[in-house]
Amino acid sequence: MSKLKRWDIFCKIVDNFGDIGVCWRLARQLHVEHGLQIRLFIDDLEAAQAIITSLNLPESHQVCDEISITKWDDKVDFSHAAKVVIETFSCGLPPIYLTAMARQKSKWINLEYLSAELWVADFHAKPSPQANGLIRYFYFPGFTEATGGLIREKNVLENIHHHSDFRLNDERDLKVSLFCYPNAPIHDLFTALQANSHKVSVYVPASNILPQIADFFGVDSIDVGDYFCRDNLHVHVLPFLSQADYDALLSDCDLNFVRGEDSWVRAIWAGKPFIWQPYLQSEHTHIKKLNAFLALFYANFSEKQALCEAHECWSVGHMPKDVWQAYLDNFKAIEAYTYQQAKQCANQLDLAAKLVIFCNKI
Ligand code: TRH
Repeated sequence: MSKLKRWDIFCKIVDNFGDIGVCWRLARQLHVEHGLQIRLFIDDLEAAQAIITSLNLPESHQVCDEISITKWDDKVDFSHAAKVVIETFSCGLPPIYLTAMARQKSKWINLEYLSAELWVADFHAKPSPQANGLIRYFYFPGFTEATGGLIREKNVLENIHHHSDFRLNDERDLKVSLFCYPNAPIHDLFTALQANSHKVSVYVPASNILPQIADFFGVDSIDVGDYFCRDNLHVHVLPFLSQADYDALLSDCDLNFVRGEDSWVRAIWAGKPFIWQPYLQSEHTHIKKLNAFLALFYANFSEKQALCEAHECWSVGHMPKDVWQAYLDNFKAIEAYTYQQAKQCANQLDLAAKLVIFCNKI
């Protein structure tokens, strides 16, 4: 257990669910597995409610799942700082709080976005001395021992269904979950799937891709609970699930389309084949990130060509039928490799454990 029991985490929700998704998982794990008292400051409670479903919006201060949550606005009394402060994704910290941190000699960690790029290992854990005497450390999650690790709760591969009652039918169809950005070639994918040689069931938690799905099926709009079928393609529109149910969905499916940061990592812990769509960035940075991940994660996979092509096509917005077919033709090999690789990643120390060790050391 950490010697430094009180930690504060600061979260600014920039876009989508990744920022709060990561912060919430980390806060919970630091509390449950490391016995830390966590205060989580969130700038946008309304957006956070998608992930922390028990949040009561009118309350500016509340406790959810034993995590103390405060709405981060001008009214907060920031005169007391925690021993360890996690600034997430360079969200910045309030000036009064920085003064309190300097008094308290707080340890200051800036948690960065996940990337498999090789430079991450060189930049991970580097100190940046600040004018007020504090040292800000850059903490980079990652896939190798030389990085900050991946968020992974204890026994995650075995325990997914312990935290959720979510179950899919056990029919012998190909089960696919779909969570992606609206620019993904959903139309191409569905066209290929409808011509699949046997039944494919696609499970779509409600997100900003519903208009694309409505468009494919020629309807004006679609709602949670809707079901569509065309030839061998069966599409089920689910509600936006809790994180535990979403993890269970990934584990129940044979193939998962994931995006951003947190669902990407969860797809690994589901141990099933997945296609990752990185968050769109300028100057094709996201494609560099994609290629770095493919090179690292599938380094020892001899049949990776079809998998890499499918990833690239998915991210650039065009999925030709033959690329998809080649992916399916390699499915068994992809399945076996992904499972082994997930198990190997799970042998490394996880991000929360590494963070606690790091903070005790600095
Ligand atoms: O929502 P995202 O696109 O978030 C992104 C990324 O994190 C990106 O790196 C960041 O720069 C950008 O936000 C600002 O994708 P991500 O990271 O997968 O987060 C989705 C979260 O939502 C994750 O915690 C899983 C959760 N989720 C559910 O809880 N229920 C659901 O039904 C679904 C589909 C997702």
